[in-house]
Amino acid sequence: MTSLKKEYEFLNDIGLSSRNSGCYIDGAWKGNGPIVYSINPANNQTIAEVIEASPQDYEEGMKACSEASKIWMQVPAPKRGEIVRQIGDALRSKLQQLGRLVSLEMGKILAEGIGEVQEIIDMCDFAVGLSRQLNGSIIPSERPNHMMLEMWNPLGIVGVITAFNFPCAVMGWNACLALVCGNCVVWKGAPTTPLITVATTKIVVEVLEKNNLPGAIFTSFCGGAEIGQAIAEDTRIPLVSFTGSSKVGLVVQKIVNERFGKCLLELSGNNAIIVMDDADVKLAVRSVLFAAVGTAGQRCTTCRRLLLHESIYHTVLDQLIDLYKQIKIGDPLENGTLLGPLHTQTSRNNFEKGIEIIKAQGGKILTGGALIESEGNFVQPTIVEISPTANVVKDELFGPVLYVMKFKTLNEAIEINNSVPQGLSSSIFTGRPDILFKWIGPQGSDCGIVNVNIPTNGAEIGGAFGGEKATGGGREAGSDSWKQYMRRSTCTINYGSELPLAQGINFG
Ligand code: UN1
Repeated sequence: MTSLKKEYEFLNDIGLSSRNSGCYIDGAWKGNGPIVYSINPANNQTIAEVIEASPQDYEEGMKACSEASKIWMQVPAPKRGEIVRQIGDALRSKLQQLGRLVSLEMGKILAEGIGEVQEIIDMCDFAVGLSRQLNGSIIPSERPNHMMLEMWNPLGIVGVITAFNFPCAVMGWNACLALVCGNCVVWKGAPTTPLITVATTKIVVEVLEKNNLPGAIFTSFCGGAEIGQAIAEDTRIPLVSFTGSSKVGLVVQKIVNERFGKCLLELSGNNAIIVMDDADVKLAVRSVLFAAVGTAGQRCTTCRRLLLHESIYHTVLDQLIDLYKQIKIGDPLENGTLLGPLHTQTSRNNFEKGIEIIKAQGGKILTGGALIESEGNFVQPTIVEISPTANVVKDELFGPVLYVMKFKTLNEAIEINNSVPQGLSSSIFTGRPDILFKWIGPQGSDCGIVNVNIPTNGAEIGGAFGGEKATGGGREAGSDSWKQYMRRSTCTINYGSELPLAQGINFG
C-alpha cells in the first residue's frame, strides 16, 4: 500500500498513514513482528497496515517501562493528575477524528464512536480530581504511644489488555486511574483494531513528550495472543486488567495467579431487562432498543434477555417488533444509521451458527434471524421467543439477538435474571418502590450493575463498572476502583520507648 484512500485521508490528522509501526517502545515507534491489516467491517476492504510487536519488541518495551516506573512513581500525585488533565485536553481536540476512526475500524455508529472517546475524556476529568484524593487513613492503635496508618503506594506497572468492542474507552478506564495512582501502563489493544491503538497512543504520548517525561510511562503494543500471554506471565507487571470473554479471562487469571499477580477481569455479560406489569412501556421499549441493538449487540452490557410480565407481553413485543422492522441498517459513518456491521466476518459466521443452534433448541424467530447480503458483515436485528431454560440462553452470542421470555411473578423474574453463569448488568422497569428496593437488595439481581428504568448498557464512568460470577468480579472506572491500582501499606509506628505487644502478649 502506498497512500491512504481518499475516504480515509482524515486519518492523517491523527498521525496515521497507510503503513504504521504498531509499538510505542521507550519513546519511539517500532514494530518487528507480523504485518496485520486493519479491515473496514462495512465492506471488508483494507484501511491500512500495522506492524505488530515481536517478542524482542516486547522485551525492549518492558525494560524501558520498568526504568520509567522508577521516575513516574516519584512524581507527586497532583502533578501526575496535571499530565492526565493534558491528556484529556489532547483527546478533546481530536474527539471528532478519533471518534470517526472508532466508528470506521470497529464498526459502531458514529455517535457511539464519538461517545467512546468522550468516555476517556470523562475518565481523565475524574482522575484529575482523584489525583488529590488518594487519601489513606489513621487508625487508633491499641498500644500506648503507637499510631497506625494506611498509605496507598503505586504498584509499579499495570498491564491493560482490551477488546475490540471498546477499543479505546476501556484502556481509558484503566490507564487514567493507573497513571494518577503512579503506575506506568503497558497496553495491548485488540488485534483487529490496531489503528485505534496506534492513534490513541499517539495522543497520550505526545503529552508525555511535551512535559519531558519518559515516553515509556505509556508503552503500547499491537499484537495478538502471544503478547497477551507475555503480559500475563510477566512478573514485572503486578496487575493485569483484562477485558474479553469468560473463556479467555479464565486462562489469563490462571497464568497471573500462578505468579501471585493480581487480575482485574471484565468478562462476558448476559444481561436481562425485566418489564413489570406497571412499567412505562414506551420507556421500556426505547431502552430495550438501545440496549439490544446498539453497537450491533457487541457490548458486554448488551441486553440479551428480555423478561416480560405476562400482562404486557404482547403490548411490548408488538411495539418492539414494529421498531425492529424500521431500524436503519448500513454504513456506521452515515447519518441516521442505527445498526452497523458486526466487527468481523467471523462474528458474522458466529451469528449464523448461533441462529441454527437457537432453532435447534426450540427458539422461535419473531423477526430477523438472517445474514444481510452485502460486502460487509451485516446481519438482521433479531428477536427470538425461547424458554429461559434452553441451553443457548446461558451463552453470550455477541450480536444483535434478543431472547424474549414471559413471567408471572417478580420472584420468578429475579430467578430467571440470576439463572445464567454471567453477572454483569441488569435492569427492571417499574414505578413501584417495593419492587425496586427488593431488586437492588440482597434478594434481587446478583449482577454488578443493577439498574431501574434505564437500559443495561451505557453506564456513566462515575460508578464502579464490572460484574460478578463468570463476568470476573473486577470493578473499573469510578467510585473507589482506584484502590485496585495501588498497594495498601498498613503502617504501625511506635513513637515511645516501650515495647507493648498487641493482644497483651508478654514475651519475656
Ligand atoms: C463493554 O462493553 O466492554 O456501559 C463496556 C456501557 C459502556 C461500557 C461497555 N459504558 O455500555
